[in-house]
Amino acid sequence: MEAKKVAAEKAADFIQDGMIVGLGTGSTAYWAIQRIGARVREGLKIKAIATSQASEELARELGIQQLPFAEIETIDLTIDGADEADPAFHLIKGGGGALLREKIVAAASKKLIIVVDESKVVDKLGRFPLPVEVVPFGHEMTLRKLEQLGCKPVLRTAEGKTFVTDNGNYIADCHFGRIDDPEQLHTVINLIPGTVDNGLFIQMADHIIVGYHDGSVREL
Ligand code: ABF
Repeated sequence: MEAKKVAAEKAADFIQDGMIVGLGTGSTAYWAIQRIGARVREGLKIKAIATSQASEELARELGIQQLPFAEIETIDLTIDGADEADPAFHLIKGGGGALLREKIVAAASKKLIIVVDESKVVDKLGRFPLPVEVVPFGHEMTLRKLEQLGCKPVLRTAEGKTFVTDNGNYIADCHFGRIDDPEQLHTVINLIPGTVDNGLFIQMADHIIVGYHDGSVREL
């Protein structure tokens, strides 16, 4: 926890008065939202938009004012976690099931800061199964088409039932093993009818802050 917390708090301290802030999802982003809540209680004036119902609820509990997308021109800074990050700043995200809203918010952000512990930094993406959000209709066929890309797609379940995202879709966790060309794979997956988006974030991160178990922190 310490490694995630130190990275998340470092990122949260970049936030300035007047910003519109994107709030990520997951256990690392959790610490960023906690820090932001504390700074808001100390007088920081910001507005926020969350990348999941879980983060929206946490921010509400902490007294962080939130806006709907309809009232937002652009987001100044988004802080979010990741499941894997490589030296080219490509990411795998979606382990928490929030990849679609995370990518929409990230794409609307002037700056995206990713916060991870050292275990997330890899030479090559793919050891972590790539989450792909798929619509329920015909998902059986969609998963067969994903398999033809050279992975083993597994429909995500939670508490014995098919996991449903905040957007009413399913997640296929695609076990590729290693991904040699993440940019190409990102495009090919999204061309399959029935896929909504996937957890490859290609050159979207502006900063990747890595926390270590000794409490130190550095940028990738
Ligand atoms: C979220 O952060 C997800 O995209 C990703 O799965 C998660 C990383 O998990 P954690 O921060 O809990 O290790 O943005």
